Amino acid sequence: MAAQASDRGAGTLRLHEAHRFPNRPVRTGDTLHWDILSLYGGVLDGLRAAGAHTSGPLASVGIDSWAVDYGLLDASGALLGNPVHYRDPRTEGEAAKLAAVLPPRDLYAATGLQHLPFNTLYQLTAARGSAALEAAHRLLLVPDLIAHWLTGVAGTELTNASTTQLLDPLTRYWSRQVADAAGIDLTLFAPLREPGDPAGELLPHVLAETGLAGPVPVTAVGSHDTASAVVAVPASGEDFAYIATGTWSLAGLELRAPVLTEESREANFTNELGVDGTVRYLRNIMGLWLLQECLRAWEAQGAPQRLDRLLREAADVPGLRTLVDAGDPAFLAPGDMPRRIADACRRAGAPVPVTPAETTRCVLDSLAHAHRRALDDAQRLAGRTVRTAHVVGGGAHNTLLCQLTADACGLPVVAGPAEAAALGNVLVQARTAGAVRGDLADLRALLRGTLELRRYEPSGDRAAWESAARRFLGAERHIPAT
Ligand code: LFR
Repeated sequence: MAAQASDRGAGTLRLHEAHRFPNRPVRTGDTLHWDILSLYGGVLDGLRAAGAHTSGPLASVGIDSWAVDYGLLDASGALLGNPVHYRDPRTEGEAAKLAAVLPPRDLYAATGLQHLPFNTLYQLTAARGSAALEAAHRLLLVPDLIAHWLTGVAGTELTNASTTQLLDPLTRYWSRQVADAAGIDLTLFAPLREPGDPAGELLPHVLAETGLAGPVPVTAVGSHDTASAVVAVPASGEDFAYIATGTWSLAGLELRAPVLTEESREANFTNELGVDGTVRYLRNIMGLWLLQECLRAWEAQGAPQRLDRLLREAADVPGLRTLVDAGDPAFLAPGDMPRRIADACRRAGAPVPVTPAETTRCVLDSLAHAHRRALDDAQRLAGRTVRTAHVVGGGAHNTLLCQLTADACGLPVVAGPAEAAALGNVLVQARTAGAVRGDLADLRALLRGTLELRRYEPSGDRAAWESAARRFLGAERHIPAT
């Protein structure tokens, strides 16, 4: 997305969506890829549209995307194949292999990262010996790759680097111990840069192609979309939790220092790095991916559903009839999600949802329950008390999910902004450009003064959530067997 911010002295901010483009993964052979050139083309179209919308020259450009995935470049700078999608199964079994040389507790102590089968670390051990990795001179995470094509400058932005499972959250630098154990050459990575750092200028051919007048600076932002989304959590004070909802739900706390205890590892909490020296202490939950994949399956089966109607019908389905574990890696890959949800219910001896509305209700109840589990665990493990849960990202529009989350968590939920990643991205750029000033609290105050937020009060019986979870999920395991 291309966006524009303006600080009008009185402290207002306007976000204008100049362009939006689809992101369609492509499978060739047995590998699932990102269509990176199509994404880059979408970025160029976005720049062109942003230029057409602005009277003067663009003050800055910033790039964020999902985490962990990367492109490899050869010595001439040519891209060595399309980046592989983190949902590709190539990393299966990699964690177990690495555990034989680097025990999981040492890996956690060194990186503070939750176990996710697709972390860059495992993608790189899976790729060992491949022609592309052998020929690689440079590894650039997806937003850094786009920024490199725009500017010619290669860098590794810190918040996204922290999702590789190769970075030490205490030193905020690479972990040689982990890289050596995994046989990964750290010189593949370009120099680290912090959100807010200058990251070059648009190249002349980019200016020509987009019709922009130069110079246009590029600014490093929280290039991990979740890092940018957390910047735009419109909280005041420190006693808040956030749930960044979209394809994933990322539920947790903003901390000043990582929690690297064994208990934290067993609860599979991650210490990703945030903007301004913060730590994003959170757990990954499958998120609205579960519903997106159901919609895709129903359409493929010739029974397309309209989301707004489906959500209205789901609100009328009796709640908590059945739950699935929204952290289960069995839901990671694409493909027939309604069947996989039904199978999970059957395995748990729970009533199997039949209609799309029942399946949708099962998904939303399960997400709300997983949000509650994550926020309860995060508070216990970090020794913090939360009084408000902020739901940001696309799920902020989902009134049923927001209400169920308030009910399950027993906390007021403040929903919005839905475009949190874009806003957090723009605010960090705006600060570097001198258009806004201050720390995260100031940026959030600016947001609160600008956004329309919706508040959901908890209702219902909190104990009912606990008893449904005991009935259907038993003891959830947060770290899958490696
Ligand atoms: C959300 C996100 C998550 C990350 C997942 C995979 O878009 O960036 O934070 O765990 O995608 O990269």
